[in-house]
Amino acid sequence: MRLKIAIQKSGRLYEDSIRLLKECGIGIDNGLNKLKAEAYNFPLDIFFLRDDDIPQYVEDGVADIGIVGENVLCEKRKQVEIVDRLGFGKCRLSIAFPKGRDYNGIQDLQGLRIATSYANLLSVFLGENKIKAEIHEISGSVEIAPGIGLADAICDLVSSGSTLFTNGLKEVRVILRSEALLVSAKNLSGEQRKILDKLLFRINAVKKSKNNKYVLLNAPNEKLEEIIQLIPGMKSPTVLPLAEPGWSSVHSVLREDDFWEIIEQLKAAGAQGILVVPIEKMIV
Ligand code: PRT
Ligand code: ZN
Repeated sequence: MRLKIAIQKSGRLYEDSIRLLKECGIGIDNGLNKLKAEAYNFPLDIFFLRDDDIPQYVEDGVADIGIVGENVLCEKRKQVEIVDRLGFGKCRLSIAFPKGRDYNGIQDLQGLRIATSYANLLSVFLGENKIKAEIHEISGSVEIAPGIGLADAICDLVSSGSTLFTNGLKEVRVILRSEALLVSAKNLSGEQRKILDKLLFRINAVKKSKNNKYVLLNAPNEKLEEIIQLIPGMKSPTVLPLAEPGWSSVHSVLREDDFWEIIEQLKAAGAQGILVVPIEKMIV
């Protein structure tokens, strides 16, 4: 039994999807035929597809699982299960106005022509907010619509904001925050579920390792207690005596989010020679 995963063939999610599989120790022989590849050390077959098609393929069970942007999944409204949030491909679906047009609140959308590739998501948002506006569905280059007189505003994906900026637009309202999701078909067999669980175990180890750093530092023994309180580690920190009397080496794990804050406190508490090392896998 093998599991079939659908990932984007090329585009913004391709690299990160492939990297995630590699970091999970899944080796892929990806020759020139980029339609399908087989992992040689894990029961997984990889299908390379357009992102827009992935929800449908997973719903139909042609693929068992898939990696797809939340934006696409929500827009397509397919019956699949969200198994995990992958933390890459982050962006937001936002409404943007031409720079010179005032926006004081959602009522300013009343009666506008809004161009988008996300007609379903936009229409739900407008409905929920009791706004009547005209949705112009277009499939690409949405950001040029106001400039050519096709629309008064747009609703499109934004990440850095530079596309909006270079087209004389400004983001006025976020309607969805999105990241890449791991989705699965609804009725996986027991055996398929087992393979998925194995994959999820590895994905979690990779995700945890990215959110944590390994810290090594030297501490005067009289400050050890204070320093250990700052870096509790997975169980408790490792403390080893240094060759120099009165000093110890402390090893521990730090959450990326707390990182700078805690490093400052460690220094203030007397820690020296602080090394911070990335963790490759983390299994707790
Ligand atoms: O060929 P295929 O249909 O598979 O790919 P695609 O061209 O439809 O999608 P692609 O590769 O552009 O994006 C795939 C997924 O990446 C999207 O569905 C999102 O989930 C995610 N993602 C993350 C983004 C962006 N960031 C993003 N910035 N998708 C698109 N953009 C575009 C946006 O549409 C706009 O044109 O980038 C531009 C804005 O970027 P900034 O940085 O200038 O704000
Ligand atoms: Zn697409």
